[in-house]
Amino acid sequence: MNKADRIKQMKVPTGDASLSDRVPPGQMVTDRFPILHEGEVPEYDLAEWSLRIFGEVENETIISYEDLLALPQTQVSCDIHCVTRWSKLDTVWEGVLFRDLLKALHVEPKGNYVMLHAANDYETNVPLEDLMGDQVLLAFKYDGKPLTGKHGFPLRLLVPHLYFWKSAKWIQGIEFMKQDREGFWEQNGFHNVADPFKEQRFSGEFIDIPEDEWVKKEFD
Ligand SMILES: Nc1nc2c(c(=O)[nH]1)N[C@H]1C(S)=C(S)[C@@H](COP(=O)(O)O)O[C@H]1N2
Ligand SMILES: [Mo]
Repeated sequence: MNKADRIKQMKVPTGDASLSDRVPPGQMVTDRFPILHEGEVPEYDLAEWSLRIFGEVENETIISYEDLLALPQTQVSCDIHCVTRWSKLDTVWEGVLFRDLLKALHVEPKGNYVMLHAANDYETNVPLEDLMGDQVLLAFKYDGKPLTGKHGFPLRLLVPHLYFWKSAKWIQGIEFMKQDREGFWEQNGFHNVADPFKEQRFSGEFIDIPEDEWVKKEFD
């Protein structure tokens, strides 16, 4: 049996049957908060920071951190799932709902696809529809405290219903597109859609992810 088939047959690794509908296939629950990203943690001067909204929209715009904080804020409790097999339950975030940002800035998308642009040229693509839900945040707080640098300060995306690589840390730009385009991981063999409950980890060829990959990474 190859590794992909073996992983697909793994039992949901939790003793608590009531959680089995919350833990996607092939995931392990952790209480840690692993830290995963490409490149160095960027540093920002909040006075200089801005978020750019551009591409196929009516009203391209740029918003400062101060103006972002003045928008209506929402708290979201959710489970998060990383493609390297860790899931963390009941995480709590605060920020501005993606749809509230569009509304407040009178941004009218003319395309149904979005590219999130982050530090170090990290990009990830998400259909607009997936971003309009009531758990999709531009988050600036985790667990009641400001985001730490390693987890995305000053602003990250939170798209809890997709694998966590779609939740770009250090976001700087939101680009609307008429046609879908692949982001960084999507170009590197990961699934374009990334629904953890459908186990959409990879596109095409199977890529080896050691089962304990994330365990050796930094966490807090
Ligand atoms: N800018 C940026 N955002 C990113 C990444 C990255 O490399 N760069 N990695 C993604 C991946 S693979 C995961 S699992 C989560 C990890 O977030 P955390 O370090 O807060 O757990 O961030 C996502 N967002
Ligand atoms: Mo990840």
